[in-house]
Amino acid sequence: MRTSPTILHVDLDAFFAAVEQRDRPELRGRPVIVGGDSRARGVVSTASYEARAFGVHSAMPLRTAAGLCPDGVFLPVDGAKYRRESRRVMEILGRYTPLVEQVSIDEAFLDVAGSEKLFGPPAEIARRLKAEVRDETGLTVSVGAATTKLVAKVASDLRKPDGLVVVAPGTEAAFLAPLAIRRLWGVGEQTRLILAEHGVRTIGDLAALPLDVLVRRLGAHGAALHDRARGIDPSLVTPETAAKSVSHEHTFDVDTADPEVIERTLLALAEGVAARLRAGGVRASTVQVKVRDSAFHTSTRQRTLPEPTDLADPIFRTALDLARPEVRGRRVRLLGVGAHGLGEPAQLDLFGEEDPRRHRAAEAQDAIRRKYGTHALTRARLLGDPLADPGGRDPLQPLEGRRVGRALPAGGPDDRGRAGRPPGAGGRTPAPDDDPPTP
Ligand code: TTP
Ligand code: MG
Ligand code: MG
Repeated sequence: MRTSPTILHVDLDAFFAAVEQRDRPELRGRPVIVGGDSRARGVVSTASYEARAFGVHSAMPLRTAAGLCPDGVFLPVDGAKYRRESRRVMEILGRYTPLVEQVSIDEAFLDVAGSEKLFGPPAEIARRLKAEVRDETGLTVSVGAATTKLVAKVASDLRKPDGLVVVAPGTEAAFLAPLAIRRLWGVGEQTRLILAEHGVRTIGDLAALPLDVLVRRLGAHGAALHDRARGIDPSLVTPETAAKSVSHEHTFDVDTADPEVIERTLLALAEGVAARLRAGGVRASTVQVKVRDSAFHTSTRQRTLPEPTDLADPIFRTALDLARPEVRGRRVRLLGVGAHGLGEPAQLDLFGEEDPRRHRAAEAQDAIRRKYGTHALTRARLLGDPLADPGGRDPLQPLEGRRVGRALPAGGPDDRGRAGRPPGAGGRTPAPDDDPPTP
């Protein structure tokens, strides 16, 4: 048990709306609703605190929001901008400890147990990082500090916006007791209804329920709730040591429009990505392709898979599908395949659709590659052509900086277009998030 509230939960206030209000001062103090046009069929992503006063909240249909708040300013979602701001904030958090676990676009847990000598006690660290985020990004965060992730998360939400709540060690259960049960992590609507049958409204009511009653009604989940109601949570802050995404790219020595070459390259890239996912013990839920043409115009497209995977086939098929309209009629300079939305393979997957034999085969291939080098084993259709190294890792610099493979005979050795127009001139819009891949 910790003797100091060294786990911080940091969450941005009204994140998407706050970014818009920062960038357009005329919107400050006004009800801002991010999600799209008020007549559109979508839902609210978030609402500024001014709009929340009208009852508008995340996930509400935009038309309902428009009815509640007719003078609201409705704005589209600018995902690339919010991701950029998110990275800036996460970078600030990383100054205080390497133990930063980002849990969504606008929140993270920090374990500052080792940072006290350098930066002072947790409450002081929280004040400093709040000030730094405000000064450097113009955004506010709310922070909770406690001995467990569970209590820190509840605490950060309690005094929003711009809040700071420190829960002293030993006071967790008393802190939670008066709070509504919905504030407890892992209590969904179903559970809430069952608990209501036992007269549970507050977390304190839950803590007072005998363990056997909880287990009888909710099984293992009930036992966990018994602990959580007291603020007990053994989970640790686990920073993402593994990459958040894996991507492989290949630059052709000679730009190509040959569909066969493009297809084989995508397959090689997909194999490399899948091998790295398996090596990392993770699966990806989203596949992205990147296409850069001879005029240096880059486009990216991505798609979420029906279920997360670490196998080359679904990654390749999705990448090919995404790439087809992008490569049509263009001479391609670079292709990239990326896997995003990485997560641990769920235990459940063992009993799911996927054939475990395919997995064992893929793992055996990985082992052979490790033993004999990455070229020892490639699919028959890849043989004979020097393509992207399917087992290769991303270097620190983007892969396009290194020439992988050799010139493919795709229309002769012309280098037309490369030096021609500067990047971004005319034609296609550059991809918003065209960062170099990070290892
Ligand atoms: P939250 O942190 O849940 O909400 P928030 O930051 O807007 O407001 P709060 O001050 O209460 O923290 O979510 C972060 C962002 O994620 C939010 O700004 C928009 C997006 N989001 C959605 O797009 N849909 C949703 O249903 C939710 C809950 C959030
Ligand atoms: Mg938030
Ligand atoms: Mg959040």
